[in-house]
Amino acid sequence: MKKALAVITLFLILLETTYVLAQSGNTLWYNQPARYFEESLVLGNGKMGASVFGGVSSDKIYLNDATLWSGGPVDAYMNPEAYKNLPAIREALKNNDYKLADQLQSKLQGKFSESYSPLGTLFIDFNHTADPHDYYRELNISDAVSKVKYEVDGVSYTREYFISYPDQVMIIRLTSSKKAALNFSIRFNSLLKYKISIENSDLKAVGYAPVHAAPNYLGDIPDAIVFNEKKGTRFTTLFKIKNSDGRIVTSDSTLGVKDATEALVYVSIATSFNGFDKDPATEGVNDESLAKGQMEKVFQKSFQQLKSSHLTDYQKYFNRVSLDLGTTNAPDLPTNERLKRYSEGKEDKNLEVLYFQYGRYLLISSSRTPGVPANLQGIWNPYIRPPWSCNYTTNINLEENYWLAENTNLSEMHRPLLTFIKNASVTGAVTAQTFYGCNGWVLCHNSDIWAMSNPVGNFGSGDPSWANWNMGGTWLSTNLWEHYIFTKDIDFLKNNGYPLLKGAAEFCLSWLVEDKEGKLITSPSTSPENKYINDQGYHGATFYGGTADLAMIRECFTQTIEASRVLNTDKDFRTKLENALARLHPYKIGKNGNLQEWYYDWKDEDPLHRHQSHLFGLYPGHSIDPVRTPELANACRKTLEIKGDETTGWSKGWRINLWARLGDGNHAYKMYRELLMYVDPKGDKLSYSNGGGTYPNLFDAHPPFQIDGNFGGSAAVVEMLLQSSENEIRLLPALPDAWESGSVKGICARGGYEISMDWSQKKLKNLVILAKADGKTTLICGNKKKEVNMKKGQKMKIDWQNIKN
Ligand code: FUC
Repeated sequence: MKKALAVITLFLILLETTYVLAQSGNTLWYNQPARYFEESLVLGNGKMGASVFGGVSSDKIYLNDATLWSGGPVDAYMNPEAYKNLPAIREALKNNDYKLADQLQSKLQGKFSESYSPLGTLFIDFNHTADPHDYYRELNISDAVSKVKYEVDGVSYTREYFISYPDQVMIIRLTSSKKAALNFSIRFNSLLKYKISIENSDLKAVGYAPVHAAPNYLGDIPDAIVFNEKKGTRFTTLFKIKNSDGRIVTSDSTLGVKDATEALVYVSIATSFNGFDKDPATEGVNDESLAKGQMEKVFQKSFQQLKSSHLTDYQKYFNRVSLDLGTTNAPDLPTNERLKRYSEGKEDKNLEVLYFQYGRYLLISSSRTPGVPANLQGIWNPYIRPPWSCNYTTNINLEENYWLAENTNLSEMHRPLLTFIKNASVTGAVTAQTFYGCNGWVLCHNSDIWAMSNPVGNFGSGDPSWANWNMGGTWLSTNLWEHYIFTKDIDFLKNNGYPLLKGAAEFCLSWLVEDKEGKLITSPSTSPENKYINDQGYHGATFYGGTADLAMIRECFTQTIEASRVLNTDKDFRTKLENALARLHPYKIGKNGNLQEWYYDWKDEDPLHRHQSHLFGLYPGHSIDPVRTPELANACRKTLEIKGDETTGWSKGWRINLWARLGDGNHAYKMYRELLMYVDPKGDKLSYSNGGGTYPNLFDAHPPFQIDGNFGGSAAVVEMLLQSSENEIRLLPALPDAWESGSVKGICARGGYEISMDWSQKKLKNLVILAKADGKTTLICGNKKKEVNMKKGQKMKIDWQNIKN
């Protein structure tokens, strides 16, 4: 007996000092309900979104639908003669009158974008009288299911939640361990206009979004939110309960269950959104019959049927990629505690994996609706005037959302953005003509579900440093080529990608003007969202020949040329682009060794500014790299050093990728760790400050929550492990020391390849390459190279250790 006690004591001591269980790489868990949105666990099927708080006496679930926005189709002709102001701006710039140029930019502005609307909140009220014990809630991202478990009065209660893509509904399964102990009632409310009714044991909410919701940064202005009963997007939300036993009870506005042991709540949502160019009130989809149709189809199905088709669908995407960075002896803590511990500098490899995979989870959950890419908060938003309208900001945020789409093997999730680009090219052709007198199509600083493309600023009140930037379409056009080069889908390139790329290039061709040396520049230009101090000491935004503009144009032209070659089309146009490309004003290195942001070597108003658009050519572009353009790459490094590492969430996400492209894995890793710095959810969500990081539910904190940092961070993990161009794949190009051994499965490379590999002591060991198309590429790792020539569908195993230098 004594001996046994001694063994047990020894075991307990050991348990205290070494952690037997490593922390999970695919589960977020907590021992208390969420108090803040940034603690809730989010679910989504790429259209419907839910943020689950998991409360005990009352559960709160924010509901969203990706297609529920304020406003309606844009009148692209809102400022039809704006372009007539261009000559005066160019003249002011020629005369070095930068102040006047800044002022005149106000004439090249239009409306603000509309806002993403919150659909409403579902409450599930319980009649527990005693305090709960053993509370647990989790989100398992390998099956996209969230669970809640607790005990009250000796009865164990469980809830399970998921949102199915194949069945287009949310399912909540509730159980009690004791027979007939389950009692709950559901209700719904919304910040929008809505009516509640009970119809055939369905709780029904029908309503509509505002016709206008002004950006929250405009503050308390008159008519910030305007509802009009005859206008705006309609929505229907239906709740239905299936009970195993007990009985269904209803009131005027609630639906519940009494004395049951198990019950399923089905939630079906639909909106009248019918495309970016259709009035959602007069030409909309019949949301009510859509929501009813969805409900009827699923109500007959059992929980197991629904769950199994949900899992098959979700895991088809999620399981394509796995990452193993080795295990850390870390205590099995709730995710918020775990994040805090990691922020103190402790190791947790599986948290690094979890954050990476969580980005993939969020993209699968938020980006599956054609023409409706993931917005600033993915699809999860409770505010009627959300931060930055929760719209599409195209000077970084929208693009960063998709950096992980191709390289983490989620190409299908890229499609909503690609179809959005097509929509934007329609309004953008009008904007190109009316604001700039140019051909092709253009998209400026912001957009929304209506594919708005004009410069914002409410016809003159926007600061030109952001309102007048007009390279959003140019930047987005590069996604088209990226999609092709990762998938080698030639039909896509021919029918969708190339025509849009061409239109973007046409705009740039007609937008470029000659500088004094006969080089091609943009004028006016701005550099998101930084300001210069010029030789006269003037702090301004408007100038000419911005490095960022030219880097984006360089990328767009290079890709359009390449696409026209692949398709063997438009030879004359290609020649024009080649000539223009050769004449672009080149990159310049400033006196501090930095890459010059401005045409002249001026000072930055804020040298630590979060934006670094002039480094576009290093990442996400391809015109700068340490091998082919070492001086420029060094200048980018210097710029990053000057800026330092302290910045917002999305900006950290971008910088990690930039450091990875510089081949500096340790710096990239340092910043990855900083991206995962715990941020307290108590802060004021609607005021923005520096110091990005991660909230308890692993949402990226700008702060406030923006999803771009999550996506940029996940993309950067791959960028550390693999970088590629059309004909080269660099393996482990920026492997941090902290990841000296590991393996990855299923990440993607340009040229149409899927790569799995493992490494130890920072040396690549085995590699499996799968070709999605016929083609050749060169695999490079350190100073070893191997050329492979593969057929579509071919898989090749390579023992890299036996490859000769
Ligand atoms: C740009 C950024 C801000 C923020 C907003 C959504 O304006 O400069 O930091 O991310 O987009």
